Amino acid sequence: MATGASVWILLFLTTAIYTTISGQNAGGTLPMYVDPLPKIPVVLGYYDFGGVVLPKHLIIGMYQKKWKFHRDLPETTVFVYGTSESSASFPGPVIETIQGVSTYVTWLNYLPDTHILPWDPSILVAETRMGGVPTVAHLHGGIHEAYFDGNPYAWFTQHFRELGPNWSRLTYLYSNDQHPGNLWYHDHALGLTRQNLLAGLLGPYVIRNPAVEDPLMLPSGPEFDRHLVIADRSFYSNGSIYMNATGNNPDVHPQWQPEYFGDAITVNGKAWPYLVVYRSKYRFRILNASNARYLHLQFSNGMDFTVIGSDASYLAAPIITSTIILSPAEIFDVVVDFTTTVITEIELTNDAPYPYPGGTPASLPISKVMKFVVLPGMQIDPSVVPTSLMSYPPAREQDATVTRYISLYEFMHPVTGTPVDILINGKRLEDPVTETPKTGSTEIWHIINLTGDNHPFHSHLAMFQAIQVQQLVKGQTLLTCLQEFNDVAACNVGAHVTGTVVNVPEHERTWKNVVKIEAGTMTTIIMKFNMIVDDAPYPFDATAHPGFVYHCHILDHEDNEMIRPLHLVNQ
Ligand SMILES: *[C@@H]1O[C@H](CO)[C@@H](O)[C@H](O)[C@H]1NC(C)=O
Ligand SMILES: *[C@@H]1O[C@H](CO)[C@@H](O)[C@H](O)[C@H]1NC(C)=O
Ligand SMILES: *[C@@H]1O[C@H](CO)[C@@H](O)[C@H](O)[C@H]1NC(C)=O
Ligand SMILES: *[C@@H]1O[C@H](CO)[C@@H](O)[C@H](O)[C@H]1NC(C)=O
Ligand SMILES: CC(=O)N[C@H]1CO[C@H](CO)[C@@H](O)[C@@H]1O
Ligand SMILES: [Cu+2]
Repeated sequence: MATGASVWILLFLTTAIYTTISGQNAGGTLPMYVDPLPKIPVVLGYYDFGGVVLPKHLIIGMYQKKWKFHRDLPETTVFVYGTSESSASFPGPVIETIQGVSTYVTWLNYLPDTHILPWDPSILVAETRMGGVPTVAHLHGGIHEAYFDGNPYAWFTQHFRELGPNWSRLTYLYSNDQHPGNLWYHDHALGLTRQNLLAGLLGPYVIRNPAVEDPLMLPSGPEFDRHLVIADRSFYSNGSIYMNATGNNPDVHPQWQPEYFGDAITVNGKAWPYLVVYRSKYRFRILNASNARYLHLQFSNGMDFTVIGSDASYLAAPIITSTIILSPAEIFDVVVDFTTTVITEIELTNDAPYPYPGGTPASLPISKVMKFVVLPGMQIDPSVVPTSLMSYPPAREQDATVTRYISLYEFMHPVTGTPVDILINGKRLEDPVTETPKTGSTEIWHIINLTGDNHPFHSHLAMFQAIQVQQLVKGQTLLTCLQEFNDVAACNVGAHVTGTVVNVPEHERTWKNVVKIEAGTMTTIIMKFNMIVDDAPYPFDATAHPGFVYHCHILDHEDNEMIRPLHLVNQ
């Protein structure tokens, strides 16, 4: 591999595309495809004594350190996770776990007294008396007790010097009872998720079940089963991460902006990397870890993706598609087959406008993600893509006992006409809880987008499936009514949900934890408050304090305050 790869690197360096990082913020000229795609370090969340698998306790720290995002960019100060300062990485290590085997994690904060990025005291934010960076880790897609969920109010600063009002546990227990799939961990501190993730506090987490997954014969092992963590970032020419310190409505929010878009695309912590691949099938677990950027991915040679899973679940059967739209925080698990390609340098491209879908078209730098360079010679490839993968009980409207309307709308500044805050049902995190589902139940949530943007809807604990997307008519009338009365019944929502029905894409029809809510539509989702594999009740008390949250996963929206409490109650 090493010899073959170096020969090829020499060949394609000559064809590297040179591009200027455009925009007001960044400096320098960064050539694309000069750094190899890093392999993210792996940490096992279990002991394996010759096939006997036992629970493990991990200590994972958050460190400030320097990270090299590109050959030609000076080192960048980042906040990153790792089992030690020297091994801490952007993104953090892949935590590998086994279904049914608990992983305990003590998350430790070694961050300095001040943040590396600007923050905004005018939004609801974790505020410290003694300085420090408030953090709290959340396992996205995880089904576990609320104590270990990384509640926004459960933050803590370095060495637990200060604790948020909902802090309660030094060590988190992830029981990994749920089905195998792709999760990720990231920071969730109150009003600081956009800065803490931008700084680097995120990493992949996998739950495996070899007894169920090995027979599928999918591409496996560290070479052929890989994570691609995509994140857009802007940099100053000295390497520092750039985030605008002036809000779009500074008279209300001195710093907050509605969406962060970086002008460089990084994959596994390198800007526009390349990966040398064998003529073989590869499994890529693609995570969009951007704050706000949607990705519309395709290959430059028109090659297909075979989608096998979305978020933390497999699809029932593989779906072949030539493009994937990835919202922030969304995961697609795909197989890509390089065996028959004639073209040997293949770019992974992105043409999603930002904000999505009505914003600025992707310009040259951000329209490229990474490059694959295919080695010559055939490779023996024992992997297959099976015709059926895994089935879970279906999402059925008739199982639902409660129907809720969840409306998303923003409040505009009277002068600038840009958002001041973006709320769910016109309410804030600190307003009394209104979503109190019964544990074990199924509910229908109709999510109405009355904004111009697509919002990735995410709930903690619950898994859900979109079953219908319908366009709204006279949305402006509904919006005006809701802004005044905040009551879907009084605003006669039914009269507005009469537009065209849009199909949910085949490759998103599984139990997910992020669903894209398109602008001007009502998306109907089935929310399950139990274990989706067998409809069994949660194996723990899901009603315990401090409860869960659901929110938009555009981090800038979540922070101000497109987030609401979700408290389960007993049957
Ligand atoms: C990098 O440059 C920016 C803009 O000039 C400056 O604010 C920042 O302090 C610099 N960072 C370092 C580490 O020098
Ligand atoms: C930062 O945002 C403000 C408000 O939108 C804008 O006026 C300013 O130009 C931005 N600064 C830079 C350097 O882009
Ligand atoms: C990544 O996620 C962000 C927000 O979470 C979204 O705006 C962006 O479009 C996503 N990118 C892709 C490629 O899906
Ligand atoms: C969590 O914090 C909020 C905000 O301070 C507080 O109102 C609530 O009582 C806390 N919940 C628990 C269970 O401590
Ligand atoms: C793109 C789009 O359809 N946006 C709509 C979102 O909803 C608001 C309110 O209904 C409309 O004004 C937008 O046109
Ligand atoms: Cu949003």
